[in-house]
Amino acid sequence: MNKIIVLMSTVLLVGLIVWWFFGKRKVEAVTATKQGDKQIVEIVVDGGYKPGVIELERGMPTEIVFIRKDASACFEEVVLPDFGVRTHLPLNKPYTVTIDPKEAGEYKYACGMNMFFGKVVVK
Ligand SMILES: [Cu+2]
Repeated sequence: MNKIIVLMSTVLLVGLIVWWFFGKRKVEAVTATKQGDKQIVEIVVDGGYKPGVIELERGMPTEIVFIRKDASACFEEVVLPDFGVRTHLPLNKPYTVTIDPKEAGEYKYACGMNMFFGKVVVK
């Protein structure tokens, strides 16, 4: 009897862990909108970066418009190391970061303290 209880709680625990790591991490990707010879995408900064993943076309100049609604000091800065960007984000005022994604790949970016993350996927 005890064995069954242990087994059942183990299964439940494993299920919970799997859900926590894989269920919650499902972030939707948003593709940048093409406008002439550039592409534009908006990221709302509010308790995190939304959307968490943006998809860009390789070789096309990109404007990432950060709209910071979160006043916490954490989001004062955004860092895109692969694109040489470290900049302050004004509060409640769209701020455009221009990058030129030349190579396909996945690039992480973060808040100034490296606590919150977002991802740029170049295809
Ligand atoms: Cu932070």
